[in-house]
Amino acid sequence: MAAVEERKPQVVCMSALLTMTMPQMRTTIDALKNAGLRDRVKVLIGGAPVTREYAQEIGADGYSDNASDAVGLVKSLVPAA
Ligand code: B12
Repeated sequence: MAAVEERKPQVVCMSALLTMTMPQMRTTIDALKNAGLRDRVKVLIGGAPVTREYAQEIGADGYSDNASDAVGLVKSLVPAA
């Protein structure tokens, strides 16, 4: 939350390699909401165990299973500079 406040990013990306660490993505999105920061950033998630359905379930803005599609996704979500 401190980094979002300080650096004011347009996008926050999270990656999980294990099902065990996936729940932290939900925790982070909830923390953004509680800090009043959720509307300031787009949240993208990915990683081997992560699915599009999980992204929808936890309220992420986007999901991709590869890096190049992720770039296109960011371009579609963030206004051009
Ligand atoms: C390499 C590897 C390891 C290495 C990791 C080395 C390292 N320092 O990173 C080592 C040998 C240490 C390891 C250990 C373990 N591993 Co391992 N490992 C893998 C393996 C073979 C490849 C992972 C990888 O690096 N892929 C390459 C990267 C680039 O791919 P990626 O993360 O999926 O990312 C791509 C996409 O998912 C997407 N993406 C990723 N993140 C994001 C984020 C955003 C925002 C977006 C848009 C897209 C996106 O884009 C990327 C590029 O295309 C996978 C199997 C697999 N094929 O996935 C198992 C795997 C992840 N491991 C697994 C397991 C169980 C473990 C261990 C728990 C084993 C153990 N009992 O000790 C430990 C845990 C270690 C730990 N603390 O995390 C399981 C996880 C199962 C699960 N569902 O949780 C897997 C899936 C293997 C399996 N089928 O059982 N592992």
